[in-house]
Amino acid sequence: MTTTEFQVTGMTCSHCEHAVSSEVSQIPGVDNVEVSAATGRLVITSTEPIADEQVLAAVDEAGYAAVRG
Ligand SMILES: [Cu+2]
Repeated sequence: MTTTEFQVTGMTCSHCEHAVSSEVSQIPGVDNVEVSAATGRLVITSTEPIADEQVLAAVDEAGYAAVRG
């Protein structure tokens, strides 16, 4: 398992968390997604390393912005 962390900006509530989580969960290989609007943390557990671009695109699709870290 690989853990990848991002910082997401713009999330304010549980709906935001769900929007991000549901998009990121669709990336092939993603096993678990933890996201917090309070801290902006997005922690992805995956069976194999995931390209940052895929995560950034998924977060963008949800309507937010993310940076690796
Ligand atoms: Cu919200």
